[in-house]
Amino acid sequence: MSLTCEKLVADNAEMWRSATIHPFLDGCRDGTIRLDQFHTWLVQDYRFVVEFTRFAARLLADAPVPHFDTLLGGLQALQDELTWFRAKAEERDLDLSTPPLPGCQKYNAMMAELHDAAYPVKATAFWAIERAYNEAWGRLGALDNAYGEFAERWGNEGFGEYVRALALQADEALANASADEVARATKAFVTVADYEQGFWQMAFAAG
Ligand code: MP5
Repeated sequence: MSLTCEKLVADNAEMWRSATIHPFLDGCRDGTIRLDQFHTWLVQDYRFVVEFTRFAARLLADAPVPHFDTLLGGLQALQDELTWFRAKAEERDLDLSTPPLPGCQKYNAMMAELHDAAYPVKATAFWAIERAYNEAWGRLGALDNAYGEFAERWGNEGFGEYVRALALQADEALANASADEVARATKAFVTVADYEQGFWQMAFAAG
């Protein structure tokens, strides 16, 4: 049987928990996160999403035509998201040109390194990155505080459907992948899990 996205999550369950459950997120749910921590996350995540958008474009460039609809929808959502980040930063008087911190820098570098990877590897990494946020924010549920808007953005049902569509596309690509590509896709998944945990920690440790 070929590797699937669900198997990656199941085989790396402990790492995946650390990637999607973190005191930063608990602090958003409970309203105890400090503004400097939250603002660090906000600015750094904008810097991440800029590079993720380049990665999305590379993925689209290599995708089979039947995968275009889902990926083009994702790119459209990224346009909206980048605009939304700029609005959030303006509301909070944050400088989005703040340089990326090491936890963001290495994640961005990893995505850039994947630009030339085979499609199954890119499709797996792209799905994992979206799944991480869907699960992390989605677990918080509806929040009646300043962070509700953030939890809703990535935790909503429509985003969950998008993530499931990405998983189907990655599974299909993995079913036709070489053993070397499957190994690289597995490594990319584990790195995403590691760097997601590191990203929360980077924001949580701010100040
Ligand atoms: C995402 C993100 C989800 N914004 N930041 C990190 C560190 N990981 C995943 O990507 P998107 O484009 O916001 O859905």
